[in-house]
Amino acid sequence: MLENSMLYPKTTVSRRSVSLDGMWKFWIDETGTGEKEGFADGIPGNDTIPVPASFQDFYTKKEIREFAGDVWYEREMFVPGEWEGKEVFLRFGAATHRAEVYVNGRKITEHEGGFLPFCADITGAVHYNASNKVVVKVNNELTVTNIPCGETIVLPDGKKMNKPYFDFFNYSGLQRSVYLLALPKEYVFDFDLNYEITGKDAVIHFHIQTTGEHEVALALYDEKGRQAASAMGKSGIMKVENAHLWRVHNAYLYRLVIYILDGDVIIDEYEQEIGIRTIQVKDTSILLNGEPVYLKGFGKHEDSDIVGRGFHIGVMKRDFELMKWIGANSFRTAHYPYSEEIYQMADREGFLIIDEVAAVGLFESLMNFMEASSGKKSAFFKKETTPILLKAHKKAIEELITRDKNHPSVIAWSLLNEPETTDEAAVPYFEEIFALAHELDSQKRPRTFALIMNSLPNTCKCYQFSDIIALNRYYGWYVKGGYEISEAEHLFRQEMDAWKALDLHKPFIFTEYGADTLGLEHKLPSVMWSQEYQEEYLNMTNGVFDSYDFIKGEQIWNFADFQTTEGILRVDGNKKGIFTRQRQPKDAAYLLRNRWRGLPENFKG
Ligand code: EVA
Repeated sequence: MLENSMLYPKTTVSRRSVSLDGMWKFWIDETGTGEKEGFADGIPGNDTIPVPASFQDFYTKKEIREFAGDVWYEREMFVPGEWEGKEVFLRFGAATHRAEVYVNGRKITEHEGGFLPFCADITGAVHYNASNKVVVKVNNELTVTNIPCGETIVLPDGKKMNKPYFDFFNYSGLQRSVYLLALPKEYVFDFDLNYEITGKDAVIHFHIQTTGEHEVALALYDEKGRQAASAMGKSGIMKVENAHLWRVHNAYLYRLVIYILDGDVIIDEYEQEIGIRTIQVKDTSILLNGEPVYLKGFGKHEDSDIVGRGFHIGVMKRDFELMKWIGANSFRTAHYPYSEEIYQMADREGFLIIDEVAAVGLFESLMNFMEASSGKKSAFFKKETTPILLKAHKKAIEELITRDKNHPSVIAWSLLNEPETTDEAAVPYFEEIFALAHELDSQKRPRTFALIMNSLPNTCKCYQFSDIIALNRYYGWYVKGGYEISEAEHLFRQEMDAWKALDLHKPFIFTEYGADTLGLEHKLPSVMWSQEYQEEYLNMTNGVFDSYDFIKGEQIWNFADFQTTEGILRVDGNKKGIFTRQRQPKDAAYLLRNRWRGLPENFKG
């Protein structure tokens, strides 16, 4: 069990949540001596920076953008006197990749992992009816003992530099919202829901965890605010007659209210929007509410101009509008858990999410997708440090599932992206993480991982763990691109025939395929990087997808162009976007719109 509750901040009868977003004091610790110099009591300088945001793209200095090490944030917060006797927490949506939190000079907590929330219990450290100083040290160094994997090197001039084993810029800092919370002593800590649909009705199985022994009551309200069901107790069932199901693009949300009661007195009240739906894999089908669904959509990133990986409410809105416009019904949170607000929006808009933990770069190479295409193998899981990585990975899975399990939009867990799977050493590692996800999720959602190019039917030792086989394939880009595209198609079909021959009775989806395309480049005849080639490439891949009945989804790489480490393979970032980084369509967007709007939701059902 996790140390602190992961529930999203709410203000209710019994709870208070105050946003600490805004400008914070900021200091880059170039010498790494902040601790010794007493920064916990206050940081030097008078620079300020927005929270939430990545720190990298505000400044004009390359040394700041590329900085690897500690950065420090500070702000004052007022804690109201009437909160005395309550439990007081600081809640960080994320701190990338690790953080230490100090309040009034005292170290309260630390957290490892840059894409999931954590709380600091500051009850005993705050002054009431007074101002309090919060200082946070955030470190962004990459290692092979935490996810995402990479290394931190030291250049001849003594500066540290991050070397990611993954293809997105190592944005970091306080990239998500920070809240100050006051909770009653006895509060709702966590809850699990599971659904059963029986004809027109539904049964909700619930299990509520609180920090005390008082009685628990639940009430469920429909969209008109009418009570649809109620129950007493920490565990049990609630019957919903004539249930409105949560469906793709037609998301019906109920409001669940959980109370802790002392007679008539409400000790705590927590509420959340929920959706009644089931998700299941059967033979080669993905079933939502018992009906087949074909996934159309994207691998995405949290990435935009100026704020980098920082959560931006406007960018989120634009992205959902574009996804609706193009006829998508799903996306994968490549390559890390996204901001919680994005899942809330997907719940509301009826999008299906494959929720990915930040286990990317478990393949020792700076350009793994390239090297895997050329057949490179590495025994990543044979490292001496693998047990430490496994521990961090398992903790991240626990945090992910605890955070996201009650979103109707979340239909599957992606436990790794493109790990090394050709060596036997991967097998026990996979066994543990797949078992853990199964154990933690009361809905037993399907689990998957994205297979890299060299994880093939005859080389991959781990695909059997997946409930949905998810392929990242670049035939026609990294393999036989341009005029050789007919050869690419041949190899692609050869691979799919080999999978077919295995007769796995599992659904296959593509979690990546795509071609880098410069948004302004037109070429007749086509060449690679032109808009014409992106369309040619899509016509080829779509033809392959439509030739196999067991292929049950296509999520193109990527929704939008995004920032990466600089290098000879990337032109100011990865250009495989169907939209530009500024969220305008490339030509291929119209091709996909045509296709996706024409495919029924139950295509190949
Ligand atoms: C690419 N290929 O080469 C993508 C990467 C992605 O951006 C991959 O999973 O295989 C990776 O992160 O464009």
